[in-house]
Amino acid sequence: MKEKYLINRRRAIITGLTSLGGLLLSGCFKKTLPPTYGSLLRAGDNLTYLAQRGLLSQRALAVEYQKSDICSFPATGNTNPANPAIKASYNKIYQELQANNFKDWTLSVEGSVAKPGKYSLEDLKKLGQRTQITRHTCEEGWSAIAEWTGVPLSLLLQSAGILPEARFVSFYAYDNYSESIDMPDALHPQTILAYSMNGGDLPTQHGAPVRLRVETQIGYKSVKYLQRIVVTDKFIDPNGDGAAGWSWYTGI
Ligand SMILES: Nc1nc2c(c(=O)[nH]1)N[C@H]1C(S)=C(S)[C@@H](COP(=O)(O)O)O[C@H]1N2
Ligand SMILES: [Mo]
Repeated sequence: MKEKYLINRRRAIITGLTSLGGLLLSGCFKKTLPPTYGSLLRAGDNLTYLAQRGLLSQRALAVEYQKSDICSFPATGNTNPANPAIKASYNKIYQELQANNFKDWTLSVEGSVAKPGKYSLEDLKKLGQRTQITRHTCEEGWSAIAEWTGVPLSLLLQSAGILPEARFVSFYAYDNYSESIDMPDALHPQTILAYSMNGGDLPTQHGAPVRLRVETQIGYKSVKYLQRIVVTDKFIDPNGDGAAGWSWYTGI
């Protein structure tokens, strides 16, 4: 019984690998390949991408925790784009929005959507919400658990009328930070635009008023201080070709 299970399992894995090879050879995976493979340094990226997208369920959920697991959460990277003393992240428009408690804040949705437009915090809240307690893992080697509430990105994209050719989504922040993700991650049920952390408003240092949470990726994909999202039919790495030295795809 056990042996039969093992053999079936092995066969399943081998079949999986073979069909992945087939996809690679026939080139039908091409459309979803992030075209960073010109750079040798990024070859590993593509292997991870193909392995995860080819072998794993794209709907698999990241682990969710209990309230008792919530722990202290460091703020890293830029922590207040309204502070003129921090020149690299300072943004005058953000400073004005913050001074007015983000009442005039809107998120611009652009690109491959039928109805591009601007969404206020109220507009986003009307679309629906999801709360999740998840672990954030930073590339610098720390992780922490918090509760996040926000609107699933899939609902926003649906509301904006996502076009069939849409394949990637880029996120631009007020501190000049930017990132992009592919459509399976964008439509993942735990990918949310969070306006609340641990039951309160999203604190400044964690990305007020709205940040992205991509629970299937390393922490740097979870863009804080959202300003604009752009749906694209082509691959775009808004950071340039790995300028930050981080892989484009870091599925966890
Ligand atoms: N706009 C913006 N988003 C960002 C960053 C940043 O500097 N600016 N840092 C990233 C990194 S590397 C991490 S680990 C997390 C940190 O989020 P936290 O400050 O809430 O811990 O945000 C990510 N998103
Ligand atoms: Mo990070």
